[in-house]
Amino acid sequence: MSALEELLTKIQNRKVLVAVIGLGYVGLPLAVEFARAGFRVVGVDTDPRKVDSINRGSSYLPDVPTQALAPLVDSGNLTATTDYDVLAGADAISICVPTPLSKYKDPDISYIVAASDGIGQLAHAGMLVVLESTTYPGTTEEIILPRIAENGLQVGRDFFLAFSPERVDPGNSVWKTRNTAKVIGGVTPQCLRAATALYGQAIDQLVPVASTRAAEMVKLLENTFRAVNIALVNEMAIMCDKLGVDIWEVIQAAATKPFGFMPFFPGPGVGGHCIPLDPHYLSWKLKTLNYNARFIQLAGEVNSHMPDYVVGKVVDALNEQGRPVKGSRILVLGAAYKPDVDDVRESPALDVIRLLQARGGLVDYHDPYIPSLRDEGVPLDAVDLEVGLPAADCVVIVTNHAAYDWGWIAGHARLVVDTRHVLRGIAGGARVVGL
Ligand code: SAJ
Repeated sequence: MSALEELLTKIQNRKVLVAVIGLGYVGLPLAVEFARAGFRVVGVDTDPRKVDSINRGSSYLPDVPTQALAPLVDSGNLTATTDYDVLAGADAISICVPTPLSKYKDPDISYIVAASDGIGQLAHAGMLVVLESTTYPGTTEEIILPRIAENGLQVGRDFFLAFSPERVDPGNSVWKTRNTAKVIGGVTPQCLRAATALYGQAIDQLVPVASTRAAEMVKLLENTFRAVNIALVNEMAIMCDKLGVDIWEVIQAAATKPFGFMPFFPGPGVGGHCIPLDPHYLSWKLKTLNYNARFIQLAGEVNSHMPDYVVGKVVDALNEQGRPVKGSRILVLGAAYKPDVDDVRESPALDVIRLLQARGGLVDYHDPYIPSLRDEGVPLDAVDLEVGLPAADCVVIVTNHAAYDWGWIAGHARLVVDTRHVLRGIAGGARVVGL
């Protein structure tokens, strides 16, 4: 029996030990789905707090309720460890580690390299490895493949290697790991067969593609599409402002077109761990091939200009009232990168705060999910809204959390720069300035 046939049989009989490396917002939900599908799953993470929490059956992610996790841990289907040596006994490994950017906006694949080195030392015949982390086309075959093949194992015969981009949208209550279509590309047809056999047991819909590079590119197209279209609508907002046209009315009217249009909305900038970063993985790779990805570069410029644009609106709004920014009390509402999450990674709110402080503004912030910004290098703790808002000379709405009572805000603020168009049509005494 070939190594592939053996693996396929073990998958069919649920005799496969699945390892998931990286137990964050991607890896933990994936580990849970494999465990729910009847596999024994071991999660591997460098953070002992995550490992301990899982082994206590307690979830640290809003997207994975403890009542969903605990039974899988109690039954022994799901365990966690910081010890990479468990990979020696794994038949399948999914790599779900971070892929940040360096401070020079170059890809930082150090986590992928570390995981690949760990796997390379423990690889054995019959093993399936699937990379899920967002990365530039070529990573799977240039970084992971040689580290496993150096053991004398042949890809597609002795071990199987694929790429399957994560499509987790934190906080999305409709689209979860199980019911979101999953793209998969293998190094060889046998690799694709092994990967789809395993993932098909835990994910409702698979989308096989011709290669790992195609699968790596699918993810980058998805997120570059968003970054470029958000930049387009941000620039449209700036142009409408100069023309004296209401961008929000224009978008709303354009969105009535039943085909060929998809609305995006202007804002104070683009945050998160995906949209501001992923496209730069692609532009970096193309630079090594002497091609300049102009849309990605321009989108990055336009989106990263938005915090300055918002601060310009604050300066003008205070100026209208004969107030300099310097010495004015300014309250930033919302620090998270998008509504109803507690994540401040790359959040434009941090830029808005820093830019206002640099102009001498006395800046406070409020966010129901984020008690302090000190870990982000901003020496501020969230203020009490009932105290901070009425005392502010200007309020800047940066993140439109659903928890906010916009009627109360409009009724108790004097001046508001509303970057999210949430106060339109809401009665209140505040003077409201939009983007
Ligand atoms: N943003 C705008 N205008 C828009 C849309 C977003 O300014 O019209 C801003 C948001 O405020 C945020 C940033 O862009 O700061 C990113 O927003 P996002 O809605 O793209 O949210 P993310 O970063 O959580 O993106 C994730 C991505 N999911 C994955 O990578 C698996 C993305 O592909 C999803 O499309 C997105 O969720 C989603 O649709 O919610």
